[in-house]
Amino acid sequence: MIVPRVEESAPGAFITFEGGEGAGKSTQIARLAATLRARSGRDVCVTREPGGSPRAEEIRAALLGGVAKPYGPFAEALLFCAARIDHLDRLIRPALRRGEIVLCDRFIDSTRAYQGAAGGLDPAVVAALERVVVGPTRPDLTLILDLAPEAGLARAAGRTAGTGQGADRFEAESLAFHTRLRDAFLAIARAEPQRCAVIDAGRDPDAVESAIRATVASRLPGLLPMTGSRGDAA
Ligand code: T5A
Repeated sequence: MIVPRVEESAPGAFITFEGGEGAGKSTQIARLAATLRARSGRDVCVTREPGGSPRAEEIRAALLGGVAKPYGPFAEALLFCAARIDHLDRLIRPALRRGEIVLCDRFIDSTRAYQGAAGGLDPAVVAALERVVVGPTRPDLTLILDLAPEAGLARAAGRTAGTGQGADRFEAESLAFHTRLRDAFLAIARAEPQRCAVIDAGRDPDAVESAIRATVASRLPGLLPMTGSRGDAA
């Protein structure tokens, strides 16, 4: 039997950002965190997956370096899960219990999309891993930043241009892989409309930020009061 490790009624709020490569998640998490810090009166914890705790960051380095790739998507999924267990126990669940707003760059939907839909791992295996690793600690809101994969990969490449860094383990996958990813994230949003919202990430950063604020204000009004004539948060 699985014992829940965080109370269903934990007073914090858990928001995850998902999407393909270079969709703008880091950019928008930083902006939303600043807004929430200024306007919600709550502490805001910004974190990411894989990573977010010292041990999980070690696993991140191995995963993005491609160390687990030869072992296939199941082994990679297990490593993402190992990182997630530590991240949940050390950072996410304690922050939620303290009443903080947790903003996480990628979470369960990335495993579903990357190792599952695009990588070929059986969805039943992905669901079983989710059940034992995540248990009841589900996001209150998931913002899926949707962008054509060609545009996202170009943005990601532009960010590392001139740094001597090449594409990482997943950026280096084929365009067909990235197209399957986009379709997978959109399918997740269709399957769980109460938890997920799709944000058009092809616009300029200010327009994307505005859409995210409006979504947070309407889905989680306790965090960001809704004001303004266009339904946007002030
Ligand atoms: N993964 C992860 C799995 O396979 N399974 C899992 O279970 C999990 C949790 C993580 C990798 O691990 C995989 C998925 C990933 O491949 P990562 O380095 O964290 O690796 O990669 P990403 O999450 O994809 O993050 P990126 O940093 O590549 O992209 P972001 O955060 O979406 O984008 P951001 O904000 O850094 O922006 C990229 C560039 O675009 C510009 C920015 O200035 C930046 O230069 N930009 C814009 N340009 C134009 N218009 C906009 N609106 C822009 N917004 C940002």
